[in-house]
Amino acid sequence: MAAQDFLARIGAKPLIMGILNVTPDSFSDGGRHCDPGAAFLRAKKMVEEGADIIDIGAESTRPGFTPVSAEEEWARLEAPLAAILREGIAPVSVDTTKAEIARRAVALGAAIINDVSGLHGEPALAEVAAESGAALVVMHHCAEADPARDILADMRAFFARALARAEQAGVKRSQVVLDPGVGFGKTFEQNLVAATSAGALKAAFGLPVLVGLSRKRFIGAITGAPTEKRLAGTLAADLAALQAGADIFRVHDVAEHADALKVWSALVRA
Ligand code: HH2
Repeated sequence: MAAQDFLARIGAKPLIMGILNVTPDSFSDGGRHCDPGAAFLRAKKMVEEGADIIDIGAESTRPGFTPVSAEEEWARLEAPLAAILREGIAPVSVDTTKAEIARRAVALGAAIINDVSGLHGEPALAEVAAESGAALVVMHHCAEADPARDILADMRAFFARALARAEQAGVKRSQVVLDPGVGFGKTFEQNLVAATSAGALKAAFGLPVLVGLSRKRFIGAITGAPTEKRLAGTLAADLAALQAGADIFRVHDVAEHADALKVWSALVRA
């Protein structure tokens, strides 16, 4: 099964998750890949460039995003998802917080549910993971940023709650990947801590860690670069996250990450 193949590959080498937004309003590639043909070609290119997973999302989660109904989300998702799965080019992750969308996506063949609500949204989402055996990315977030918050302590409490919910629903621990949720209800300093929190999370939970740092605002806050000019900053951030222990990197720029991760790994091996 695709989920087990994917889970078994974690740790052998850093894995690249290529981002495919089929949304009209995502912060960096919104509107470009809504057509199923265009979405498929983009996914195929990312796989050729070295993506190990394609993460497809149909609801933007950027600050101030407009929520969409399950019907609207599925209408955007179904054709591109089906086209990618039909060709079997890579394991597919579906970026959704809705149990119904996750259920339909895994029924089509998606191997991973990427839940940015971190099992703090719809309780039925954990049941979908349990019943299907899909891998489950549990992402930390806060409702709003609070500079007084001890972000590592908050993440530990959040993930402990999420894992208890997962277990209760019948999700195996081996299905779960944790994500510190950089950019989700955190201050600039908290984002820096979260980006490099993989070691602390692994020490606390012993589970693989995914990070989504690509082109995010904290990078622009350091370099002054606008979204489309954040590649160099993103590579630096992802290498720091790798050094901290992260296993999976959710990125827009796959080819550049494939090279950077290979060179970093060769140097560390030597
Ligand atoms: N970040 C975004 C969306 N999904 N999923 C995980 N697991 N981790 C993340 O950090 C994460 C995520 C936001 O980035 P993007 O998809 O580029 O933008 P948008 O939310 O506008 O679709």
